[in-house]
Amino acid sequence: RGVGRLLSREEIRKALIQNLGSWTSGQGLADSLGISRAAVWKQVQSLRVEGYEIEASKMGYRLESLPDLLSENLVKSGLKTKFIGRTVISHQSLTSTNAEAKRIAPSAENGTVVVAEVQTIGRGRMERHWHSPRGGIWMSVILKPKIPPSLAFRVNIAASIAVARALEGLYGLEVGIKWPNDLMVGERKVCGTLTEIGAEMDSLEYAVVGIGINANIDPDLFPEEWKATSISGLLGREVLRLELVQSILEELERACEGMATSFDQVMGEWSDRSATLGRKVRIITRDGEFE
Ligand code: BT5
Repeated sequence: RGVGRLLSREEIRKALIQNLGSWTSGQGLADSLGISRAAVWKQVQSLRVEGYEIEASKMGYRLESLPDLLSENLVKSGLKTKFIGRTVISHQSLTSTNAEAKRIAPSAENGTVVVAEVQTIGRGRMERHWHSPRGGIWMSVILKPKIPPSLAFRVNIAASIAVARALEGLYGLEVGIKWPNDLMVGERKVCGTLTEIGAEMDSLEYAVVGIGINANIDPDLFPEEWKATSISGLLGREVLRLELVQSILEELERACEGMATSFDQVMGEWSDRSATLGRKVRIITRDGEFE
């Protein structure tokens, strides 16, 4: 019975999304699903709890607008990719999408996406903490390109380029890349990427590319010394995260195209966007600092 309930909720969700902005008859839903009108009502209630704004009247049910949820259905609907995002795994909360993606990576399909509304133990590089409150985009993509482990850095470069293109295309933001993995608008960081790999001696088993974007987050939440900001802080309005996620996945697939062969075009774009090439920098590593 539990499974039946979930199935009918998915059917109702699909129908309401298909008829976005217009009415769907409650009786019609009940008839086509072979359940009572009261059961339809119950499922509508649980969709509301998920965040869907659904009107009810004598004419039936009406979804006003797509909610900005990174759910499996919404991320997949209208996504123009061949393999990235064919499987989307969406959680309300995870310790870290990278940790979860790595856990499932060995048996996961190439292009699987893991997203969470919140991360409780988001990870930066070198065991640093990544602050991941509600309103951001915290996701990881499992990729299985046929490349040697020595070329795995290309995955991270492809991800940076994908996010930069998406932010420019959708919002006209000028995005610079600060080596190795910070995406900057002006002097402030809006996104960080973290790529982790599983490999044999000479072949890459998988790469998990983690992308963290401060989308709709009050920039005052970040300590000043992080030099961080958010998309909503820069634009003065909230953005539709769903649209941004889809655009990133589409750009990522494009940027991955030549991964195993000629990666020159993406590399070229990366150096054009580099905020550090040609500048004096101080590099701080585990083994010391140098300029
Ligand atoms: C990064 O680390 O920039 C990589 C961040 C990757 C996060 C994604 S989210 C999805 C996936 N799942 C994960 O668990 N991780 C990935 P790093 O360059 O080490 O920067 C970390 C430092 O940035 C911290 O030590 C803070 O100083 C600062 N910081 C923490 N949270 C931040 C945020 N939300 N925005 C900007 N800066 C932040």
